[in-house]
Amino acid sequence: MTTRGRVSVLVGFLAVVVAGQLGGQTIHDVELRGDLAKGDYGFSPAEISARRGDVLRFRVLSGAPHSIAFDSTGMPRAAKAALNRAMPGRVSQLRGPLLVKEGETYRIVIPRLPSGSYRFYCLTHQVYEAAGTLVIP
Ligand SMILES: [Cu+2]
Repeated sequence: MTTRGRVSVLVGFLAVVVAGQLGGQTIHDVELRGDLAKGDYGFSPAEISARRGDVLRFRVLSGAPHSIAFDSTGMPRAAKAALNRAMPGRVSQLRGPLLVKEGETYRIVIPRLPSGSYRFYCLTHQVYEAAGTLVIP
């Protein structure tokens, strides 16, 4: 094979790799908002449909501190284990770290999970029913 041939094979290979990463992974931005005066705390959007390998990118808009926790009620054991592994800096089972600053982000790469709905909530604002749902189709 000529040098030019090898280069074009390499370029083709890299193009496939890059396209695979960009095409296969969707980033879902979810804002955490809070307004003490209005008693309004929540996630926007509150429902996210996503697939394995996608990224949930939570971002503190206002009303910190917030933290993301998944509701383990009825969750299969394997799903719990997978989610625990996928949550960086956990403080306990299915509970992420405290996000204290505006603009702070928390990323979860969605692991292999059975199809279904996974409820998550803000640990610090449960009383305001700040919650959302991750739907795995
Ligand atoms: Cu909160």
